[in-house]
Amino acid sequence: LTQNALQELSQIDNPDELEQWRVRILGRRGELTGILRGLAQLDLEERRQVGALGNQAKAALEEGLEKRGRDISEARLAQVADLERIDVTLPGRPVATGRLHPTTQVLREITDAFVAMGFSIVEGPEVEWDHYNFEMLNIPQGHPARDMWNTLWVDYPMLLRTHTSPMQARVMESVQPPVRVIVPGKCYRYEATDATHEWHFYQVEGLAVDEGITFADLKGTLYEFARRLFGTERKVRFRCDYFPFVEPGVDMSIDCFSCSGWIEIMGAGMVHPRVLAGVGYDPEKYTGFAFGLGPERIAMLKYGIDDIRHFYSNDLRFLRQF
Ligand code: FA5
Repeated sequence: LTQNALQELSQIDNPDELEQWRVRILGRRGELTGILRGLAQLDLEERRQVGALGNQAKAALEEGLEKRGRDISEARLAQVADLERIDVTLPGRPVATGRLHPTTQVLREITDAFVAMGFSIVEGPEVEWDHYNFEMLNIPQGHPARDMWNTLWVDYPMLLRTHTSPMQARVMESVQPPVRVIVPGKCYRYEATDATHEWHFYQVEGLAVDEGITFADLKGTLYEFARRLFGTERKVRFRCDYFPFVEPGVDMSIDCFSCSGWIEIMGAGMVHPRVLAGVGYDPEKYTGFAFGLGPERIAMLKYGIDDIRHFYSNDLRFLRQF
């Protein structure tokens, strides 16, 4: 029995079979246990001899079992170590990282420039009321200037804001002067697209209201902004423009290398007294300036991008360049 059992044991190479072997040979109903139980029927002398042999066999089998168990688990460990070995000399796989959209990068530069000049950042709703998008900006129903902003109506009087200017009134309604805020955000217009016009784009609105603010403050702030974003070399041009919520109104352009002309980047002006009065500010006491600039146009000028439609067409060959 011992010979056979040890022979079988040497063939076993997994813990399940090892357990079966233990139960079959050494278990409570196992073969050796059976023999040792049978001792009771033998006479004293035989019992002594067989008993001694049985104990020797039991010790040998138990030792064999323990050793086989150790061998099997060592072999397993060696196998796992081999399978999971890491070759630290292999070159790493490159990680595919995302990057910030060019509009986001430029928006951050723009907001940083104004924050450094003491402006705070606020945001507002993209779905807006006619009341804030037009009425509070001195553009009542039927005013011809409404045609300057081709509007996507959600359901009258609710619309997708055509500019960030509605936030002028929302901010002034909630705080008293002095006001110095910028408002980055998305705008929408029902327009045909071309190289410098998208139907959805960003704007950054700016508003400063206090006692004694003049047109010189407007120009100084915007020149400083242009200097921070474009350096001192690029040319800046102001021209008269008309927006019903400012008086006087201007637009500001930057000279464009890639298109050999000027690109208009913002509208601006002194806040119209009617807008100030509309939110309950005293126009005799307070004056202010406002502007609304286009980050995509600024990114075009900074990076020499020739068509605004690249921005949101999701072509990775374009996006990977930033
Ligand atoms: C406005 O939207 C006024 N709210 C700006 C303003 C604010 C004037 C405060 C006075 C005081 P305008 O439609 O010109 O104005 O747009 C302002 C800027 O937004 C433009 O100079 C341009 O940079 C950007 N912009 C306008 N339309 C588009 C468009 N379709 N695609 C991309 N950028 C545009």
